[in-house]
Amino acid sequence: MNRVALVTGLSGQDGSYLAEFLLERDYDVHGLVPYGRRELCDPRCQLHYGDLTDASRIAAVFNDVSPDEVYNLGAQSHVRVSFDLPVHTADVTGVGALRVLEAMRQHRDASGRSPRFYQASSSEMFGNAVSPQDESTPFHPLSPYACAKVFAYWQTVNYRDAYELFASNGILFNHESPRRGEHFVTRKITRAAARIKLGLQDRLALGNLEARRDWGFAGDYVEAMWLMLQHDEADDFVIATGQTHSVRDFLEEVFGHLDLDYNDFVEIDPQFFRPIEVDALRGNSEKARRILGWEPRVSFSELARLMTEHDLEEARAEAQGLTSETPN
Ligand code: G4F
Repeated sequence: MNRVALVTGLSGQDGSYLAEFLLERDYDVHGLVPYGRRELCDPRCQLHYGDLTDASRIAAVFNDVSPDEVYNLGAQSHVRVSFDLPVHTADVTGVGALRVLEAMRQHRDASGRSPRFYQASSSEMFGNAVSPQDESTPFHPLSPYACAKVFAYWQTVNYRDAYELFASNGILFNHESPRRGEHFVTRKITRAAARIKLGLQDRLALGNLEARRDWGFAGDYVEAMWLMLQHDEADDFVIATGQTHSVRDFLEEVFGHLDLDYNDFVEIDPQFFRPIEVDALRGNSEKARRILGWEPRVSFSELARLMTEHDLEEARAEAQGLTSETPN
């Protein structure tokens, strides 16, 4: 019989890559998806409308699906937006994870087993801790989003310790792809650069160009999620490339690939700064390499190139009138 996975946040970047990864391994994939959000959902998945604020709906979906593995990827995941929507972010991103854990605790299959649980924890939890950050680095969250993620992280550990559930945290550093939302900085840059190249846009407004992030490819990172749930024991793992680059480096890489100078197009707009910033993230995923055998495959330059090439295709379609995009 096929294994059954339930993925919250199936319609997001990570959910879509994870769904493909699981479908290739003959899983039946179910998604908990807010009503109307099916853009990135693979048609082979079975969708269940609902969201992380609704405990009774989550319990009902558990009963319908009886999953073997649960991946909690759903969240209000934009850090700057979390300063505008702190309570909503705490409810969805923090308490939402607890609602899923509680459904897990109460759900048993015919042989009395609970599903295995993956929590999408975040490198934002480290704040400005000295890098490289690993599993032993203390958390110091610097946004409502990061505070909510720390809450969800510790609930996951607590459910593992208190109820002996198989519940693991993947502490993922930034991971990007052509499916990344347009309001995250990498995709905002690749879309704008491609549109500028084709004369569809002439300016790009950004915030802090000196922030440094450890950027990997989302397609590589979903494999790590799965590996965590195949391991003998539940545990917590940092997933990162070990390399750090500034937003400015990413601009240089992308505009350079298009034979453009970003200085001619980029302007700084205070609205994109945050009340407090995480200055530099760089992860050490040696534990995941050693225990799970996980390695990132796509380099920073390859990532920038593949996202730029994808957005160039989209901009060409737009220029030919096949789509109508508005710049963000
Ligand atoms: O792309 P970002 O919005 O990602 P951020 O804040 O690092 O968070 C992402 O990664 C986390 C993992 O560490 C996830 F947990 C989280 O859900 C999300 O996926 O911003 C990256 C950097 C920041 O320092 C930001 O200040 O880019 C800087 N930046 C500069 N100008 C900008 C902009 N960010 C955005 N979104 N838009 C700008 O115009």
